Parts: sequence; structure tokens; C-alpha cells
Amino acid sequence: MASLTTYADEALIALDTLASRAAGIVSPNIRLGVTGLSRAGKTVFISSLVHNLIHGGRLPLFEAQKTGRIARAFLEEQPDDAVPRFQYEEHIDALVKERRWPESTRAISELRLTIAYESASAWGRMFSRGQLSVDIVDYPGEWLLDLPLLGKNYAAFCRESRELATLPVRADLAADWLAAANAVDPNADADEMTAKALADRFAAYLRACKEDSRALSTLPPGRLLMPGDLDGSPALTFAPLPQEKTGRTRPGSLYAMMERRFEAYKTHVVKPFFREHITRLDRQIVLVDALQALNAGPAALADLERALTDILSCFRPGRGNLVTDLLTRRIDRILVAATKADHLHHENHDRLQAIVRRLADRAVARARLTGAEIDAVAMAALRATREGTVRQGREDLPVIIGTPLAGETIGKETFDGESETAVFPGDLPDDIGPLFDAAADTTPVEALRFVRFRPPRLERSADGLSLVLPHIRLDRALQFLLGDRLA
Ligand SMILES: Nc1nc2c(ncn2[C@@H]2O[C@H](COP(=O)(O)OP(=O)(O)OP(=O)(O)O)[C@@H](O)[C@H]2O)c(=O)[nH]1
Ligand SMILES: [Mg+2]
Repeated sequence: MASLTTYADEALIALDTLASRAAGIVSPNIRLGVTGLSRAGKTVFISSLVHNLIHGGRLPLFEAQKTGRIARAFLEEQPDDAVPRFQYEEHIDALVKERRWPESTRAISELRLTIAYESASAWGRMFSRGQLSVDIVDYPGEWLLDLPLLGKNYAAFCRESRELATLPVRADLAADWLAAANAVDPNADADEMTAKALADRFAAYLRACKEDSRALSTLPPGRLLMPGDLDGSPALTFAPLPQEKTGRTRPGSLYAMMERRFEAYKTHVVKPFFREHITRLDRQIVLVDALQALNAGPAALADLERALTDILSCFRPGRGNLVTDLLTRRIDRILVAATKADHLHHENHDRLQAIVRRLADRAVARARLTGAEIDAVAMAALRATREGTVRQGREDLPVIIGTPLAGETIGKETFDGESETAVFPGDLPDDIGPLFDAAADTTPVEALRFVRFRPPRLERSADGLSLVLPHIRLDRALQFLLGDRLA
């Protein structure tokens, strides 16, 4: 990790930061990064957060809202012209009008939400203009997993990819790529078609690891999974060559070509992303789909922990370098949030929260992250279920009620996407220790039953004017991420 960025990079970062600090004096703003691996729930989280703030949703744990100090919240033009805007209106239309989940988003996007508020203290009211702009930046967590690549050369990347591919939980998925890669001679002449075929197979292996049944997380290089606008460019047309390397690299060989592209990927893709986006963040929320991992078994949970460790390492401040130490904006709060808690009955929310907390604690320790306040929460940005009980014999069983997505099945029943049903979701274990001690185990946590639900039918707010997006503990997340800046 020593030669993370060159001196010139550091200087650029420092200048940028000074400029944005200066700008911050004019209009107080905060940059909130929202990340998580694909399908973790980033788009739904941002949409619901913004909707709840603009339309005065029910947020009893968000102090500024509860005490009526928020005059209004509204969207403004975002400050960065080169970054796509977060398509808030489209996503809300999908959720509210069509009751379908928004389309997957594959790249970075940004939205500026401005909150006009009244300070809680007389002192604060005298000095504060009472306006806070929150720049929300949505970006794929996969891209963060590339940071460790900066400290690695191509040979190390090849070695580690080979080691990962031979883990029991991955070996069968990697077989096709490994066979193809082992069949080529790294010293043969460089050839575009061979490079492309290997890159395609490697990407297919990474994608297979992400499928529901495996739910694996640690899969760099991130852009092979999530190319953004770089799809097909040479900087993405590379793959590790798993053979033991012997002797010097022959110029013009396949190995030399792959090595050069790997370096180009670091220089032209990874570094600019960190410089332009990550170093400017003040706060960060990392969404994790812990339920999906639990459902796939402890091996997936261990993998999620590894990914979370790599993600959190990216937010470690000042890596011993004077320039970054002194001048970059520091991320001072990080929230690790398990999404989709509405798949569980509320009695289990605390258990899920305990699991994310344990996950976060372990990842924080392994990433040697210091200097930022870290919290963990189990939440649902948009609650798709309500709770009830079903009488079975003499027992009242707690159930959740919702509309399963068309095609979901429970036992022999297949749902049509229109009818409601009650599901007994099962319980998370009371003793969570064993979940973390059985990293090689791929059996799902017993007695959990997951069905994907449609977004809920919405209720009107008390004044009847707007629709309310129901949630679980979104207000707690907001309080941690923004509360102090609205004090
Ligand atoms: N029940 C429930 N499901 C959710 C919630 N949030 C997200 N989901 C589900 O998770 C899926 C992914 O959510 P997104 O917000 O699109 O996730 P993302 O991280 O933006 O995904 P990408 O854009 O593909 O990276 C949705 O289609 C829903 O099925 C939630 O609060 N409750
Ligand atoms: Mg998205």
C-alpha cells in the first residue's frame, strides 16, 4: 500500500480539497457517499431518503425533523457537470406509480439535496444561515475493491487471483476460465483475440460468483463486473495469467500486453476515480445485503466480511503521507447498514443489527480503520411488508405480509405479483458466534425463508397531501449521517 499514489496525485488531491473547502465557506455542504455491492439497495435508499425528507415523512429518530426545525428540503442542480445526475424522479415513479423496483444502475451518479433548517441553539441561529446542501454520490462498491490493486503489480494480481479461484466455494465456477488461461503460453506473441477471450471468461467467472446461490462478494477488478462507460476499452481487456511465472517478461508477449493493460487500468481508471470522488467525501454509508449472504451460508458471510474489509480500507485516512494527512477531507462518519430488514419480523431486527455490527467490527479491525466514527444499523429503506400473526394450532406465529414478486415461489405455490400473502420468515439465531466461525460452510442458515416482495401500496400523509414511503430505521441512519450538521 506504500506507493498508493504518486506525489503529483497527492498534490492534485490537496489542491482540489483546498478549493472545495474554500467553496464550503460560501455554502455549507456535505458530501455523502452511498455505496454497496450491486443490488445492495443503494438506489432505493437514496430515493427513499430524499422522498422522506422532501415530503416530511415519518422520521421520529431524526431529531431536526422531529422537533420541526426543518423548514423545507428541495433538490438543486448538482455541482459536478461531468457526473450523471441520480435519476430521482424516474426511480420514484417506478416505486410509487408502478410499484416496481428501479432498474439496476451501473455507474456513478449524484444528486444535491438542500435542507433549510433552523438551528437548535440561539448561538447557532445567530451564525448559521440554516441551509445545508447534501451532495449524495451513488457509486458501485465494486469499484472500491480496486484500491488494493494500486499497491500490487501484475504478478501479485495473478498469484492472488489464482489463490482465490482455487477456494472450494469458487473452484467449480473458475474451472472454465482456469482451463482456458492455463492453455495459453504467456510468452507467445500478444494477440488481441486471446486477450479478449480470456478477459471475457474471467469476467464470466466473476459474474457467476455473484449469482444468488453463491452470493460471493470479493471480486476485483471491479470494472470487469461493473464497466460503467468503459465497456470494451483496452484498459478493461485484460485478465490474470495464472501460470507460475518464470524468467523475464519478453516484450511483445501476451504477458507483457496483459501487464501493460493492468497498469493502464490502475492509472486511467482506478486512480482518477479515487482522486475525483472518494477523497472528496465527508460521510459514507456502506450498504450490505447481509440477509442474502446469510441465506447462502457462512462462506458467503465470510466473503462479505472480506469485501467489507477492503471497502473500509479505502476510507482509512492519511496513509502516513504528509500531504494527504494534512489536507484531504476526512470521512468522519461511516455507517454500515444491512438493508431489507423488512424481510424479517421486528423481533429479529436487533439480531440482524447485531450481525452487521459484528461484521463491521471485524472488518474495521482488519482494515485498521481509525479516526472515523462507525456505526451499524439494520434497516429497510422502503418497507415492503407489514406484520401480523397467524394462528397455527394453539400458537400465534409472527408473520410478515406483502405481495411477493411475480414468479417467486414458496413450496409449491408460485405467485403472480398481485396477491398478498403471509410469510413466516423464520428467525435468525440468538447466538451469532457460530455464523462467523464456519467460513467454509456453504449451508444456508436454517429456518430462514426469503421471498422477494413488490414495493408496498402507499398511504397518504396525515395532511393527505403526499404519499409516505414507509421504512425501518431510515431515520436512525439519517440522524447518524446528518444530525450533527443540522444541530
Ligand atoms: N424488501 C426490500 N427490498 C429492497 C429494499 N431495498 C432494496 N430492495 C431490493 O433490492 C433490489 C436492489 O435494490 P437497488 O436499490 O436497485 O440496489 P442497488 O445497490 O442500487 O443495485 P445496483 O444499481 O444494481 O448496483 C431491489 O430491486 C429490491 O428488490 C428494501 O428496503 N426492502
Ligand atoms: Mg442502483
